[in-house]
Amino acid sequence: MLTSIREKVLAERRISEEDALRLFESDDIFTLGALASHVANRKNGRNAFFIRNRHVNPTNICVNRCKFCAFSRSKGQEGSFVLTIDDIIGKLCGGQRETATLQKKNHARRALRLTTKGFSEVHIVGGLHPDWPLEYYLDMLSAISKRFPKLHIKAFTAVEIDYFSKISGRSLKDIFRALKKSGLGSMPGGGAEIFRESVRSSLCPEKISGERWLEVMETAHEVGIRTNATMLYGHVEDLADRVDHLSRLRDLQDRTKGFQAFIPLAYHPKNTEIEGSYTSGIDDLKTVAVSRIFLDNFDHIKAYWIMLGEKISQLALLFGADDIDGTIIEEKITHSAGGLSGERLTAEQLVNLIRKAGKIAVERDSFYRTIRVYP
Ligand code: V47
Ligand code: SF4
Repeated sequence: MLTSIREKVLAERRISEEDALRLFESDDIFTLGALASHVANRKNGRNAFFIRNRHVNPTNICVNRCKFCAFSRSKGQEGSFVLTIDDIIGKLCGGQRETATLQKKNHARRALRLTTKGFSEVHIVGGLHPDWPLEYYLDMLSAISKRFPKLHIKAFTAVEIDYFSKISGRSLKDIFRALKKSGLGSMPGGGAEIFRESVRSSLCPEKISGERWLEVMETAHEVGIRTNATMLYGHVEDLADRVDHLSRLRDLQDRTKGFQAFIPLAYHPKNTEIEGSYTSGIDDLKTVAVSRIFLDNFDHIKAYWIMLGEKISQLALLFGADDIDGTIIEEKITHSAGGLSGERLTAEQLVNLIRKAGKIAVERDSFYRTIRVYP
């Protein structure tokens, strides 16, 4: 049944939106997996990447309050939190209770350890705080890059960038230049959800439109900032909405080539306003596989183990994924919504997961340059 699509994929021809829909609707999971694996092998050989990283969320206070988000709170609401810049530096120093009151000498020693045995990337995303000015975010980046000059800062979704532009009255390009100057290295892919307005208006009516998300990313790429892209699936969308989402990403990537990785995010329904169940393992694997085949201009597909769980993300490496993210250390967004995985894995555990899938574990930096191969 999938013969014509198979022929296209093997001949390195682009599949259409109709083809992608057929793949999603097919029950032939093994053919799908084999095809996606073929594409992944063509792009990355047997390599599967991971990174030593750490997530930090500066605040969960958010003016948007998306209906699928169990992480956010309103200002003053029970459970809301804000981190000071010292708190963030303290987390990067290693101890959650540690603050920047540590002696300077101590910091220097820890900073050194961070660039050797610690993590190479910090991933920073948070809510849209009603009171923080753009300067707060710039100061945050400057303080981190001053303290840890070798640490890569991957920060702020397109939604946050749009908000910075609104609160400061500055253009996107201007914002990006200022963030880069303060130490921004690249951007994560969050906030994309599902682009189609009919879905977006019921999921997150306050959030920027899909078109605006794409515009922010296009501008980031224009000024030389590489980004990721995501898709939140398994809530109220249908398969055609997913294909439309993937298609808009593929179109933008044709123009800019600025996306590094695509990450399908499995919806977690607990404590949210959108009822539903966890995604199934089959749906997770299909979504990874169809993304790998359809997004022929993306180098990397990430199976985010925090949302997929260790076992499904390991299987996803045989269904087209070539990256399982990293050590993470602390994760709040998925865990607020009923995340079932742990919050951290060691590099050794990640290597083990990859090896047992028959892949070569490659520790990467934020631009997918090899740091170490685990043969
Ligand atoms: O933007 C929010 C999503 C995203 C839920 O770029 C939810 O490398 C599932 O974007 N169930 C944040 N998902 C996470 C993210 C990400 C994660 C890892 C790596 C990268 C990367 C990006 O999580 C949000 C939103 O789309 N999200 N609530 C939920 N209930
Ligand atoms: Fe705010 Fe992001 Fe949560 Fe939406 S998903 S409520 S923008 S933190």
